[in-house]
Amino acid sequence: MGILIEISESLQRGDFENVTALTERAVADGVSAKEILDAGLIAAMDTVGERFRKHEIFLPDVLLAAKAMYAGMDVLKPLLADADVPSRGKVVIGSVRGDLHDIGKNLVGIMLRGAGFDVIDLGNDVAPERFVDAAADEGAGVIGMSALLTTTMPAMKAVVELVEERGLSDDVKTIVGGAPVSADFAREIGADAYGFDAANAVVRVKELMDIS
Ligand code: B1M
Repeated sequence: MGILIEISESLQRGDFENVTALTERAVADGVSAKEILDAGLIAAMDTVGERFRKHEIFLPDVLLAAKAMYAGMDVLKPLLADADVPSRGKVVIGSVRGDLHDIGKNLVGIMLRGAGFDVIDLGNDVAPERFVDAAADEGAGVIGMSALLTTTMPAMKAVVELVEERGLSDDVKTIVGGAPVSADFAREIGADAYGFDAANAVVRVKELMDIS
């Protein structure tokens, strides 16, 4: 669909004003939020990542693209989050220690809120102790971790181990996700679940909390 390509191209150029306008227009034209997200915004970020890897574009371009991604997400947020759902439990989320990527983590937060969970978002570069302290203090049933760098993935294991060390494994379940993370990796480090995207994270969190 033409408008999704236009959104993608504007995002890749970092033209956040155009991304806002085009996303609003796509919504008004009846394109679903999921389609705009998957085929417009996320697809564009994948291209940005690929071009960055090939040194065709540089860090400031990626930052501008991220700003444009947030502009699009801002338009879609009310459509992804359904305000009137009663609370289904608490989930602590964050990007793991050393990781400053937060777009995917924020999407997970939006979708979880939309599904009725209370989300405590610790932000990015979150130390293992902060994840576990927050879960214990808030009585959260799930810790959700995001990592976008292969170098920060080991921090997920540290959180899983800390949950165990503190004897919280029965009450606090862990879910991991992010581009370099896989189901195999989740199993390897002893995490309770793996979410391949934000919508799937909601499905997995519901399973962890025994909600159908
Ligand atoms: Co960076 N970066 N970055 N970056 N960046 C990647 C990840 C990279 C793959 C680019 C590349 O080289 N092709 C590469 C990592 C290589 C690797 O480790 N193998 C990379 C690098 C190298 C770096 C720096 C080291 C660059 C440098 O400084 N030289 C640096 C590191 C900073 C740090 O974290 N310490 C860096 C910095 C940045 C910016 C700050 C410029 C910016 C981030 C801005 C921000 O987040 N506010 C940035 C960006 C934007 C990217 C790319 C281009 C896009 C990431 C993104 O937001 N995607 C990325 C390339 C790529 O991934 N294609 C890249 C869109 C987002 C919706 O997807 O986060 O994957 P994602 O989330 C998905 C799923 O993964 C899943 O759901 C979402 C979809 O619904 N998901 C979960 C995510 N978390 C989940 C948690 C769950 C479940 C599902 O359960 C809890």
